[in-house]
Amino acid sequence: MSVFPVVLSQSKFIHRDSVKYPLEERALQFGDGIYEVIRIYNGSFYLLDEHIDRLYRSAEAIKLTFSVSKTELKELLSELVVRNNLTEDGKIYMQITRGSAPRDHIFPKNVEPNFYAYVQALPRNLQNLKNGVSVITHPDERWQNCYIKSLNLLPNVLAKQTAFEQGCYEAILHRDGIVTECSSSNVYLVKDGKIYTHPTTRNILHGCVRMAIERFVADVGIQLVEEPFKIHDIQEADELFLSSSTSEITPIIMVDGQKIQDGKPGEITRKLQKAYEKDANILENLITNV
Ligand code: DCS
Repeated sequence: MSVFPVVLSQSKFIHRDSVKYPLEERALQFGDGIYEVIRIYNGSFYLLDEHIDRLYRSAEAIKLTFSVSKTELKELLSELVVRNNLTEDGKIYMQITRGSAPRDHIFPKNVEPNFYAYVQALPRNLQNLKNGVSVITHPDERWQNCYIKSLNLLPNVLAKQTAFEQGCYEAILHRDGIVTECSSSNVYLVKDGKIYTHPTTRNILHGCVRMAIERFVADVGIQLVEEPFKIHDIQEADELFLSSSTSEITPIIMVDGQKIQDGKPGEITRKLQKAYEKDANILENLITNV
């Protein structure tokens, strides 16, 4: 999906072709920055406050001082959507880096962070949402601070590429057999009517869609248990699903070539997908009518 023409750069609205960064930029050279991906339905943000709060938590965690306030930032992002006349489903990508400075591991002094945001159209992936996806399992080779949404994504990229090369959508990551999350989504296992997922320790990203799920599980009458599960629990699972801003709540129907139950999305996953559509004010209710 192409980037819409108006982008936000250092709090200014400019044309996407005018964005230029020097060679010595902290994110380009060190991955020294943070980011967010925010979902848009019919031109409106979904879970905006959750994303903005997490962005500032990430900034604090990497000791990055960003002088734009949360309120100002939300106004700028809303204006970005309006200026691009985005009225359909889409997403915003935004990142903040420690800035441009001569290459040195030590933080540069008196350097402004580099900040940009852009908008893209993103139709819902109805095929995946309805039919589910296949995934692989893969060792979690990341660092110990995965709660920070940092730009250092090489282990995530390599795990996802391995999944892709095997015709799969995602990689379920595990540390010594304990499932943490996926390369770019959170993962959940359903067993005997309960949903299990890794607690929000430093080893996983606390997903904004997960925060929404935590809110609406009670309405659906299901218990969410924040206990990790193991790789070898997967084949005994009743259901498995993943969540992220771009994937919403996607059923997982096959892991490492083995079907989960009958290889069809489960009932609890469907209930959560319906709750998601309601929570996000999605008008079409396409899952509801499956
Ligand atoms: N875990 C990881 C490692 C992620 O990268 C993401 C989001 C999530 C979980 C789910 O978080 P949200 O529910 O807040 O989206 N990854 C974003 C990304 O890099 N592209 O799309 C979403």
